[in-house]
Amino acid sequence: MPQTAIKADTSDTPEQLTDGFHLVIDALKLNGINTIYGVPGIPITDLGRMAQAAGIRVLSFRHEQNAGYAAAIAGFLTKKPGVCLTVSAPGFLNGLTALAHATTNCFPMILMSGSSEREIVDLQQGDYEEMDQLAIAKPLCKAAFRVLHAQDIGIGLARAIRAAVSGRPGGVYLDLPAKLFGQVMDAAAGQKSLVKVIDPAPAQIPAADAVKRALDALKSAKRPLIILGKGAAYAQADDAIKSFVEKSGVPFLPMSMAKGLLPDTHPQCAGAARSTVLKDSDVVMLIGARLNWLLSHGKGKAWGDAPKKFIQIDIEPKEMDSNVEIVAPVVGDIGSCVAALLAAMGGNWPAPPADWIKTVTSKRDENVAKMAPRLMNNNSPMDYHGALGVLRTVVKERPDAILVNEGANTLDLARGIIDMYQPRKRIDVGTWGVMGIGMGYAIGAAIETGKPVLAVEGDSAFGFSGMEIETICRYKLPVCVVIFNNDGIYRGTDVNSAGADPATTVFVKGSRYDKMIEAFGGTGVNATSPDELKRAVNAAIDSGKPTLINAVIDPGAGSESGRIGNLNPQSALRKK
Ligand SMILES: Cc1ncc(C[n+]2csc(CCOP(=O)(O)OP(=O)(O)O)c2C)c(N)n1
Ligand SMILES: [Mg+2]
Repeated sequence: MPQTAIKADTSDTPEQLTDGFHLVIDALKLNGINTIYGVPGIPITDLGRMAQAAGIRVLSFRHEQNAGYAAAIAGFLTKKPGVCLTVSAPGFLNGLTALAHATTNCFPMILMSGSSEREIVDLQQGDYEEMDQLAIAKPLCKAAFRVLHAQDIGIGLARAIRAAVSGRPGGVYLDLPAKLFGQVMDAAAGQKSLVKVIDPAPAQIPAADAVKRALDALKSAKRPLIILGKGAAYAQADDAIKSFVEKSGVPFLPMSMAKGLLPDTHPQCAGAARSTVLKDSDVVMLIGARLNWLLSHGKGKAWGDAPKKFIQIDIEPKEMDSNVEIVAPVVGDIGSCVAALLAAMGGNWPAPPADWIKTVTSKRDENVAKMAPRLMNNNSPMDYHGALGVLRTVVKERPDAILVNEGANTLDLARGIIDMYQPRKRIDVGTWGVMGIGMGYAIGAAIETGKPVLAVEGDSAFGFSGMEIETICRYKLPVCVVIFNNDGIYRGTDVNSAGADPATTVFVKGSRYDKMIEAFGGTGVNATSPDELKRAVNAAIDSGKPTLINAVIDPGAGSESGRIGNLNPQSALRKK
């Protein structure tokens, strides 16, 4: 139903009118966008109210950054742009980090922000929350648009949706000046001005010769490897990807958010033999994974001395040769590319050389066996392995739960230890290794999927979005937050030898984060052993009630920067 209003009647025939508020809402609904994540205030408070009244789910957060992260992950999980709604200048800036994050991670998202009066902003006359938001957003997102007239709202939103989801997805900024909302126009004309976007992310079919070149390269390999990235998870081409990997017989390595596309326990999974496969493989096929820092740029020590050939499947042609030569670029959307590869493989694809499979499998089994006893300890205070050992079992028993994960040691160790069994169930810090996605992701995932969410959070990581536990309680979301509380960043044991202030990486010792959620009516638990932790997490997920578990971790257990300490610059002058 279009949202219309009847103007106070001065003539005999009342004119049906609509306005900017209603057109924005109608345009969203017309395009199947039924959820908005945001923070209210001038000039968008009424927009949120009216959207809620019109049946859109409007989730009000405590900080725009978290609303933005919720929208970003909604985009990843659904392939529809997640929408974040913010107020002018400061609210917009708070949301902007998430928009840049969405762009970097290739998640479709639209940041819709109210803004102040153009005439005053452009003359820099000091308007309320004055800022040239469009100019500031532009370099940080995939596209940025401003709508000045009510009759352009339909086109403006259509452009934003297309820009967000077509090609390589990303973040889009849509600037909505305050004056726009109150602009009135004829309701029928308004309705006609709306655009339902047809085929917003058209299939991009790869060229047949590119597909053949890729398969020839893969077939020629003595030690082939497939790397699955989060682009492959985003594509929702799960069956095709599984069939392709299985038909090829090639060992696969899932990047963090691609875990579960095929189960981590799959016989071809090389996750536990990562360093071996990177070093010793001779042909590497990347599917929706980029050769950025997370893969050591495809060169250097991690990749060993053996010559490598890279095959890359990606929707973005500019991705090819970004770090090293790509001998077989396949450009297209992942679903179409994998379908084409499968079709062109034929019925008798040769299995990879048996000695390579044996090398990978025995390395993997050896590493898994080495880890196993460490995961079974019941130490108190806990170490990471004891705590993660029980969470690994919880996820195994509840494979459809969504795992949110951030921190340093808490992230790196959980990624390695917790096996995933289904696609798009692990969501984490992504390309930037950013702290702060935790509660936004948890809320977005709970809303979009209706599944239980388990958020495994470093105590520092949690602090970036911790206030949103009120939001989780307010909306009664099935979220269980487990805080790995080691009293600080990386470790809780640093000492400042030069003065009375605490060291820069430590927090209040023995903090009880579980008490925080009790302030909002949620369940708080202090867990000091793996047994207690397991009981508490199972009870939380069974209850479906907001729960925060303070998992007491040995403050000395972590290491500097987790697994990426090598990225820290070193001072030659520093006194030891
Ligand atoms: C936005 C942002 N700010 C700062 C950092 C730097 N940083 C990386 S990990 C981390 C916190 C690590 O501590 P914690 O979450 O407690 O995990 P732990 O290693 O202690 O398990 C910080 C602050 C970052 N990655 N992102
Ligand atoms: Mg910590």
